[in-house]
Amino acid sequence: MFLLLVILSYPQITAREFNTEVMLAINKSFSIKDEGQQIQPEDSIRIHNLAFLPKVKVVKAGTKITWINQDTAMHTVHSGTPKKPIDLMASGNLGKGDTFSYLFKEKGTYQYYCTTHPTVMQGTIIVK
Ligand SMILES: [Cu+2]
Repeated sequence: MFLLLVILSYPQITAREFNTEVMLAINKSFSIKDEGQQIQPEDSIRIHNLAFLPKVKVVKAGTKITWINQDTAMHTVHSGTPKKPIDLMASGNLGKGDTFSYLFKEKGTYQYYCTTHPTVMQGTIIVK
């Protein structure tokens, strides 16, 4: 469709100019796609056998992480530590197959735990 518009709009265009226009358009579309991926790449953490896998995860700022509960037991994802909860992430109860996502916009170390199994289920997200 784009090619047709170029041809119809610029009948006097030379072959070389035409190729340049097309290459610019192609490059532009690729760079937009790449920017989108950098702004919000996605990553996942499995909740399995009373553990967050991986327990420690390092990501770039702007990454959206999704937790997936693969246990039959209910779990939660809550920010902070059992002794010092933080009101940042609070998934509520996640049943088997349920997911919870959070977009990490700023650099830092984010500890979290499961409120149902606080002593055994703890994890850390390191955002660089
Ligand atoms: Cu749990």
